[in-house]
Amino acid sequence: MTSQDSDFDAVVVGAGISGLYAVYKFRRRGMRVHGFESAEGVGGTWYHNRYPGARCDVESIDYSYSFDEELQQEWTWTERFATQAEILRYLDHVADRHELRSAYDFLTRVTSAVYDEATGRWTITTDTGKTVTARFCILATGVLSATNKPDIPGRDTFAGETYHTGEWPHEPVDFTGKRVGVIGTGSSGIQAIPIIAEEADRVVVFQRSPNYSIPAGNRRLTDDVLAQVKADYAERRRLSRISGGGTPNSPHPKGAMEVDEAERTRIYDEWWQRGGYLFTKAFPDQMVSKAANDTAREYVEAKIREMVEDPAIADQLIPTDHPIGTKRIVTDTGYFQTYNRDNVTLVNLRRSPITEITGSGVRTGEAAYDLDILIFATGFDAMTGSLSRIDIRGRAGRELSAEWSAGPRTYLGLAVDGFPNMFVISGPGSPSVLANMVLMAEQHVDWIANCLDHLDAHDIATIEANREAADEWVAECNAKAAGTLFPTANSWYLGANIPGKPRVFMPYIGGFGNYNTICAEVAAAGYKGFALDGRAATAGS
Ligand code: NA7
Repeated sequence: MTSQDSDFDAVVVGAGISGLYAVYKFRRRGMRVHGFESAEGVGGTWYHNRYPGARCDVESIDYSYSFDEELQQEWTWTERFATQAEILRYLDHVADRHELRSAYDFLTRVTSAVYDEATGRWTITTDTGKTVTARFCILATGVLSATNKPDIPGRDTFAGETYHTGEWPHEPVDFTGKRVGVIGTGSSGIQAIPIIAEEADRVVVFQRSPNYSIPAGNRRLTDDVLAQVKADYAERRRLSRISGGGTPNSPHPKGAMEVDEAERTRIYDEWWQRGGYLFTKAFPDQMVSKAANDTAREYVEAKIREMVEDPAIADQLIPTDHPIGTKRIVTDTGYFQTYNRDNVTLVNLRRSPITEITGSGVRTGEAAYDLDILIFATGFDAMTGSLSRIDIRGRAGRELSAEWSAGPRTYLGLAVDGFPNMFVISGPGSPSVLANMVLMAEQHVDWIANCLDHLDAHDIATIEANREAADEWVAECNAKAAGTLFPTANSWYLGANIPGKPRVFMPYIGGFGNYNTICAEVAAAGYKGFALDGRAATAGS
């Protein structure tokens, strides 16, 4: 190996949506880029989450790259909400189209990234023994990629097949004639359960917390619809970039409590028809006013009662522990109706928790359930999990996981003080998981690329967030969250699903459009809040 092969301008960790775009963009800047990806192929989240029914809850026409106009015009999404398989096909296509695979070592997990102050370079080490150095370290490691497999007594003793939805095998799992247990009723469980129920002999759903879920209203996209979207794509993307969530959807101009009941119901009917988690956005006050939220909650609860035949089961499927939308509303296909089937049993873990997993199944305080297949739909160590699993060290050997022991601290969700020339894509402190992840990734990568242009133009070697700027940003993120109902739920946004994880509301909740404006202002002010070559930035530096 020559030194050219082991020293790069940038290392990109991850070949998901953001890593692929980072490689594309940096190469276009003439940079020598190397990527590492633990999986065998590209796709990130969409590579791993192959469970039955896996779909994106953002419309396919929005959940796609905007940087390549020809791609945008040529690619044909077949459904309003794309399946995992279709999204993976798309990302494979993008990787081929722009020859991105050649930048990567696949089946290679980054184990550490260490900054050397003397040389100003990062040393990246992997589980295959390969070590490279680079001026910039780009962490595109994903926000929902470190799986959470709860430490239930006897977890590894089950003699049947076990799967985690986020690490699903490539070969389809055959459920025919099988007794299947599913632990978890978040997006993954709720998407998978109806499909498994059609095939399996029996499905036992172990539900700890019920979730709000709204039918997707999925449909095939006709040629006419696609032609219209494509003719208007530029405007659609413009509206998305100034919107709260990165899609061209904006709420009713008035609050839920400012309109009369008939108007309110009419608007909820309209958003119910649109389908899915978008329902959170019907009225602008829905996520800040408990009274407004209650109107949305009551509307959805009535719908759940219409869909579930047994009122006693409906009662158990209706959340009582959080305002609607404070945990991401699930976008489903036939979920609640699944409980009308004879072969589906709901086990309410609030009444009787799981006491152990045994060789033959799952035992609660009340009963034992014999199973052939056990599925963990138990989610992820979100936003920070994929970073904390890498040994990341900045100036003076400072460890990122120690720096974040009380919760993640970033400036703009992009940079961390003490970690020069390191950028996180869609990190904690950015709107990422509350926005359209594709446009989010493009925004971050474009911002970084512009920043690197600035460094080059001014002969600056390093950029690093200031401690005060990070402190202020963390305070701003907390203040924004505190002004909403979001922190009242035990959600993964807060790290509440992982025992021992600090409770900090991790995403920036001030809106994607506002966030874009803030990032642009920071850049326009000469990278305000950053130190350039160790000096605080001054406008025009
Ligand atoms: P989620 O949304 O984190 O859901 C995980 C589910 O697993 C949830 O119902 C949890 O119940 C349940 N869970 C977790 N640990 C346990 C234990 N120990 N016992 C019983 N049940 C448990 O993950 P998903 O994969 O469904 O979705 C993640 C995101 O992907 C989603 O929000 C979309 O943005 C896409 P809990 O609610 O914690 O009581």
